[in-house]
Formats: sequence, C-alpha cells, structure tokens
Amino acid sequence: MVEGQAVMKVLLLSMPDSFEHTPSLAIRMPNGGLSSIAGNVDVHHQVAVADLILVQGRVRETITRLMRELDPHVVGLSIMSFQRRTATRIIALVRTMKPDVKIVVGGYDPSLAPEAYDPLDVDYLVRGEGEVTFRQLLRAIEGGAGVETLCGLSYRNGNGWVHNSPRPPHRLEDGEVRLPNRGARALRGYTLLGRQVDVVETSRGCTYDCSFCSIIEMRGRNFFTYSFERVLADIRDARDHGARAIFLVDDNIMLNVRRFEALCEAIIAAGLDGIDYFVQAMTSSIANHGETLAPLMKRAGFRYVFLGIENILEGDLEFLRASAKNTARDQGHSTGNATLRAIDHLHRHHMLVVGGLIVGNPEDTRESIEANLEFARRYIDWPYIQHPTPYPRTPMTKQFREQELIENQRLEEYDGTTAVVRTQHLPAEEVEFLRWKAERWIKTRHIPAVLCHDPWFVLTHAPQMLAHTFRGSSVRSALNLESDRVVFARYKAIRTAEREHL
Ligand code: B12
Ligand code: SF4
Repeated sequence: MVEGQAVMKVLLLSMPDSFEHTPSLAIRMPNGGLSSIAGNVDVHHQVAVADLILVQGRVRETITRLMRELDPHVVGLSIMSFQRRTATRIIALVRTMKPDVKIVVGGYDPSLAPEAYDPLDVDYLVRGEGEVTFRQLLRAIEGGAGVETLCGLSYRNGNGWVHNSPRPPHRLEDGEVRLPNRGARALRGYTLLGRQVDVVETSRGCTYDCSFCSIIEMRGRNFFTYSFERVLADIRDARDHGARAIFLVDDNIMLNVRRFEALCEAIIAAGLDGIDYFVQAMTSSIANHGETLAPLMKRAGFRYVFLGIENILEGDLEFLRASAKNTARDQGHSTGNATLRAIDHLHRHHMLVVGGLIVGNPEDTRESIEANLEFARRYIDWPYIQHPTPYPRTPMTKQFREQELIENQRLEEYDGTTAVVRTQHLPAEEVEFLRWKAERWIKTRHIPAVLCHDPWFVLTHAPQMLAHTFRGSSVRSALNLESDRVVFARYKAIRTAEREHL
C-alpha cells in the first residue's frame, strides 16, 4: 500500500428476489456486475460481495452478520426494477446499523429510473457501467476529494441530486475493465441444477432495439468485445473457483457469428470444453449458420441455449420489434420465421432449448396465447415464457402507457412471470392464468433430461422441485375436486409471500 492510501472496506450486495423460471432451489447464479466491480477497485481496498439469492430465507441475519464482521465504509447495492422494494428495506437496515456508512446504488433500476431514488437514504447512484465510476468514487471518498467531475455518477448536494454527465460505454480494450474478483465472494452455494455455476462475459451491448429490452436505454446501440485471451482467462478463473457450468451473460453474443464460432474453437483448443455452457442466442443466427455453428457449439460444451423466440406470430413480433432477429435467410433473402430451423439445428446436435416467449401483448387473444403455448409444448425443452413488462424507459412501456393497458403498478411484481398489463381482449390475470396452467406441465417434461445428466441432483431434489412447480396444488386438486382457478389463487398468494425477504 502506498503511503497516504487508506483501506476502504466495501460490501457489495445483490438482491435476493428471484422469479418463477429461476427458482432458487435449482438456480442460484452470481451477479456478474458485482464481481466485476470488485475486480476493478484499487487493490488495497477490502471488498466483499454477497449475492443474497444464496440466503433467500436469511437475508436480515446475513446482512447483519456481514455488516458486523466487515464494518464497511461503503455499501453498494445492485438493483433490478422488481427488486426496488427489497432494496429500499435493505438500505433502511444498513443505515440503521451504521448511520454514517456511504450507500451506493447501481444496476438497471437506478440507471434507468434514478428519480425513484430521490426519497431513499442513499448517497451515490452509479448510472450505466460501474467499474471505472466506482473505482473513481472510492478514490474520491478515500482522498476526501469532490465528485463533481466523475462521469456516470449522481450525488446529493444541499439542493438535491446532481446528475453528472453520462459515462460513455467502455470499449473493453486495453485491460480497461479488469477481470472479476471471484475471491471477494463472501457466500457459497451457487448452482445450476446441482453443478456449481458462474457467469462470464465475452462482450457487452447490442445493436438491435427490441421494444421490451432495457439494454438500449442503458448503454445505447453498440457492441464491444473482450479479447479471447481475456475471456479464456476469465473462464479458467471461474473453473478454478469451482465452476462446472458457465452462463455467458453477453447481451447478444450472436451479433457476430464468426467471432462466436472462433470463440467456440478457442474454448476447445484451450481444453475448456469440459464445462457446461449456457448461452442466449438470436434464432436467426442459429437458423442461418446452424449447419456449421451447432456442431461446433456442441463440441465446445454448450448444453443449454436460450433462444429469444419472443413470439411465433408475426403481429406480436412486430409489436416487440423482434422480427429482424427472428428471420431465417437463404442467400440473403428472407425465408420466414427462423425459430423451427434454429431449434432443429440445436436438437440435432443434442443441445437443449430454453424457449423465451412473450405472451400477453396488446393484440393477444386467448387463441394467440394458446398458439404460443402449444408451440412451447411441442418444440421447447425448458419454457421461459414471460409477459410483457413495462420496465423503466423501454419503448414498450411508452406504448402500454399510451394504450392505458397497465393494470398493476406494484413494481415488486414486475418479475416477468406476473402479468401486469392487460391485452385489448383479456385481463392481465387471465393472461397469467393461461401461461401458468400450461407451463407447469411443460416444465415437468424436462426432468428426464436433467436426470440423465445430473442424476444425483434429481434424485435428491425431485420432490422439492415438483412441489415448487406445482405450489398451490393440494390432494383435492390432484383428485380434480378443486378447480385450477382455486389453485392459481393459492399460487398467487404463495408468490406474494415469497416476495417478502425482510
Ligand atoms: C444475465 C442476465 C440474467 C441472468 C443472470 C442474472 C445474474 N445473476 O447475474 C438470469 C437469466 C438469471 C436473469 C434473470 C432475470 N432477469 Co436478467 N438479464 C441478464 C442480462 C442478459 C445480462 C446481465 C449481466 O450480467 N450483464 C453483465 C454485467 C457485468 O453488467 P450489469 O449487470 O449491467 O452490471 C453493470 C452495471 O449495471 C453496473 N452495476 C450493476 N450493479 C451495480 C451495483 C453498484 C453498487 C454499482 C456501483 C454499479 C452496478 O455496473 C456493472 C458493471 O459494469 C441482462 C441484460 C439483457 N441484455 O438482457 C438482463 C436483465 C438485467 N434482466 C432483467 C430481468 C427483468 C430479469 C428477470 C426479472 C426476468 C427476465 N426478464 O428474465 C429475471 C430475474 C432474475 C432473478 N434474480 O431471478 C432486465 C432488468 C430490467 C430492469 N429494469 O430491471 C434485463 C436488463 C433484461 C431486460 N428485460 O431488459 N437475467
Ligand atoms: S436482441 Fe436481445 S439484447 Fe438486443 S435489443 Fe433485442 S432483446 Fe435486447
């Protein structure tokens, strides 16, 4: 440590709230943003990262313990919009325990709805990417310097919040963003169906503009990539910390298919193909390049591919502004929807399709929703069906407001599987009921695939997994003595209780 430097103790927290398709019983992933921030502070500081998803039933006790053990000068929270209410409670707890601690918020919600943090007792708000802004903020706090010139930072002066100019997205060149610090994690228990999981980034950004997605408002339309050398070092580091499954969390890794193919080859050449990889993909990239891409992905170790199908009906795709990324092409000419072709390529090479669909769009009828559910039943291995959700500042939110379709303003329910907007033809609750009723059964069909791959996990967790998927059911409902509507009402009540983390 250089003379004059003071060790700052920092506690970084991600929120415990999860949603229907990532039940914490089976899926508990680290927050990639916080590990990255931990890896980018000046090295003399002491940082601990606590992903509260790992302690869903013990949030208050865990924070209390960590605050006592670490006695941090700075506490940072990473917050998605549906986690805002929990974050508000955690901020109050932290403040009560240590009134003079500096509280910093960051992530999608503070970046896209900074005004919501006006009434909260926080000191700083980091907008957009956080590595460099947070590093500079710590330096300023450490040295007692002003923060007026720190791009991407909002702070309070005597008259309220001051929002400094935005920080342009990092170009990810020249080691500007250093590797994540996984050693800073204070809690254990990350899992993807029984295998220790980690997250790795190879790029940031996207040049599409799907109307439901927050990414464009967050960082503009751009795409920057890390070098393969760095990506492989990151994968090795995750593996050395125990990961046997890795989720590549890039916003849109398939924007550059040639680069992705080269990445698969690099993973194989580096001998890192023994890990299970999970990636999000555009259907068009897989459909149009699947002949060569799919076998290569399989060899590199890819197991689950999340396909952003969004909807199988053209009208819905137009509303979602997702037609282009779902178009199959032959010699440059459109040959229609890419989804089936993409699924076929993946299945032929024994990869599993997580099908991202969005039902409950403004024009949706019972029939159009059923058509999507039927599609999921027939072609998808793990359904990831959501409802359009008006997150802050997305184009979709504007449309829903203009059409006065938003029925539910309770942000903590904006978790993607709670329908909060109605269609022109159906109330929100009916949309959710249709999805919920179908999706539980589609999920059970995935158990054999998991059993073959991770038998021990299934044998030890199957009863709890089924109980979770069918929560709300009873002996009476199993005997058909109770209607699905009654079970659904119970499920909704359970879900409401699950949202109370402290
Ligand atoms: C990977 C991912 C997931 C993964 C893993 C989550 C995890 N544990 O990390 C899974 C699949 C589980 C997931 C689930 C969900 N996700 Co998600 N997910 C993403 C995705 C693709 C990438 C996030 C990521 O890791 N980026 C890389 C890291 C490095 O960047 P970052 O997180 O943005 O962090 C940077 C900054 O935000 C900032 N920052 C973040 N936190 C903090 C904290 C401090 C103190 C500071 C200073 C800075 C800071 O600095 C970081 C480094 O630069 C994004 C974006 C996208 N294109 O879709 C959506 C996204 C974040 N997800 C979203 C949502 C809504 C969800 C779900 C609710 C439902 C859904 N629609 O899928 C669930 C709920 C999650 C849960 N807890 O159960 C939304 C959030 C919208 C919003 N306004 O809140 C996004 C933006 C997608 C969208 N719809 O637009 N997700
Ligand atoms: S392609 Fe994916 S990351 Fe890009 S705007 Fe659409 S949903 Fe967002």
